[in-house]
Amino acid sequence: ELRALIFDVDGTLADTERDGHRVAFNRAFARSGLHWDWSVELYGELLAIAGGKERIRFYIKEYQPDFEPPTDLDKFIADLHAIKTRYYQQIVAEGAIPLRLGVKRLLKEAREQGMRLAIATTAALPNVTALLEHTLGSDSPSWFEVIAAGDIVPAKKPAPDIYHYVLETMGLEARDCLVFEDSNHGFWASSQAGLKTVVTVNPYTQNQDFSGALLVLTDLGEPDQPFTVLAGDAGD
Ligand code: XBP
Ligand code: MG
Repeated sequence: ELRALIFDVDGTLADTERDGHRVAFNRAFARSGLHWDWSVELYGELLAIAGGKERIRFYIKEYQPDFEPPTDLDKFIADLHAIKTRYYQQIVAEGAIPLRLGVKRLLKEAREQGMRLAIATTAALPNVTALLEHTLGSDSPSWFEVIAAGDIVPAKKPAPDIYHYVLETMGLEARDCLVFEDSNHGFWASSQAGLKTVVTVNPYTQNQDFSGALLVLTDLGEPDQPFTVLAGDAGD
């Protein structure tokens, strides 16, 4: 019996990456005097690494190998990421990141039916609550029984740990839940935890492999703007 819906945030609830996180990273770099610029295309490659701090670390190693941080690398990355988080929240507060099609409707209908809700994301908690508050209202974080975010589990997606954490905290079995994800690393995380997953693709993820997903959709649709099924068979 379906009891709970578990949502990824970035790319799933809203297209936060290209015009949100990416821009915030670039502003933080500029603010810190770093001549680093993450283009839309480069960012698509960097998205292979989940987690903002992890993404910066990967970028330095692979693209700026001669860079020597002014303090130790961990502190440097943490400070830079904290600046990025503030810029991201500013962008969200400006209303620049709308929810994806159908998200608001699905949440409303799920709540009306007494479905339990949770979030499982790699992003930092303040970024998640900022997005929810600005798109769904100030009480919306409380709609979610669990908001599992950021460093709450050490191994980020594609590891399944964040989903195990949500199931354990809610006292639910994987078969009682349905997950919504947008990316292959998110999908690997949920499927390794044994969870049925609906994927709503976006421009960064539309060519990724989602074999084994319950459904792959363009989006969640609206009555007057139906989604297209790209793959999968939900049976009955
Ligand atoms: C989200 C991410 C995050 C965001 C940045 O992945 O990969 O790293 O890009 O967020 P998912 P932070 O949708 O699979 O959770 O900078 O707050 O980490
Ligand atoms: Mg995502």
